Amino acid sequence: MSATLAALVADLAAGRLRVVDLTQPLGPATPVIELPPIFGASPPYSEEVISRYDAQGPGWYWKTIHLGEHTGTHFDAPVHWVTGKDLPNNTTDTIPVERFIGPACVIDVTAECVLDPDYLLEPEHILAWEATHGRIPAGAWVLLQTGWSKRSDPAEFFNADENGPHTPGFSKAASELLAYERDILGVGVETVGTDAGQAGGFDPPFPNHTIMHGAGKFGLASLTNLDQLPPTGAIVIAAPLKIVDGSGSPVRVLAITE
Ligand code: 23J
Ligand code: MN
Repeated sequence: MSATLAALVADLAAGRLRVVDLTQPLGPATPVIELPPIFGASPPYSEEVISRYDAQGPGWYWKTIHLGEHTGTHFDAPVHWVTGKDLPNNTTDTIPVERFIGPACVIDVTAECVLDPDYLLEPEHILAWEATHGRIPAGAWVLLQTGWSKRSDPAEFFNADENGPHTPGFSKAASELLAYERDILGVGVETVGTDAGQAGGFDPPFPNHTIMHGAGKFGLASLTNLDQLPPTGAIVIAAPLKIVDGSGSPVRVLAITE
C-alpha cells in the first residue's frame, strides 16, 4: 500500500483524523427550494414501502423514493445551468471522479449573517480571508459557513417575506474571483441553494449558478456541520449519484479533518 494510504488508514483508526458528515437527513421533512410560481417546482421527497418483513417480502425491507435531483444536501453539475449546457463532461455521469475530492477552504461569515440575512460574500472578504489563511488553491471546495444549517424550523431556514427569501450568498464579483482567478472545484453552502435568497432579482439572475456552472464548476447546497471544520486543512469528498444526463444529485458529503 502507498505510504499515504497506509498513514490515512492508521490516522483514521487512531482518531488522529476524523470523518465529519456535512450532510443533512434526507426524508419527507427535507426543505426543498421554492421558486416563483411561473417556474416549475421540484417536488418534496416522498417514499413508499415495498415490503417490511411482511407478505410483500417476508425477509426483507426496502422502499421506493421519489425526489428531485436538487433535494436536500445535493450536488449541482455544470449542465444544471444554461451557461454550462455545452461544456464537456458537464453531467453527473461524465464528470471525472477526481473532481469530487478536494481541499476545503471554509469562510466563516456566521456573525455577519446574524446581522444581515441578505449578506453577500464580496471579493474583499475573500482577499481578507486569504491574508490570514493563505491563497485558495486551485481545485479547492470553498465552503461558505453562515450558520444557516442551525435553522431547523423551515420558516427560519427559508426566511421569506413578501419580497421572497432572505438568505446569504455570493456577489457576482465573488463568484467570478473564485471561478476565474482561483479555479476552484466549486462552492458549498448551508442554505437551500448556492445563490442568495434574493438572487433571482440580481443582474444576472442567480449570478453564482450563472458563473460557476458556466465555468464548469460545481455547487453543494444544504450542507451542515461546517463549524466542525478548520478554515483550511480538511478534505471534502462529494460524489453525486451517477445519474445518466443528471443535472445534480443528492449526495453524502464527507470531510476528513484533523
Ligand atoms: C433552479 C433555479 C434556481 C435555483 C436553483 C435551481 C437551485 O438553487 C438549485 O438547487 O440548484 S437557486
Ligand atoms: Mn441545486
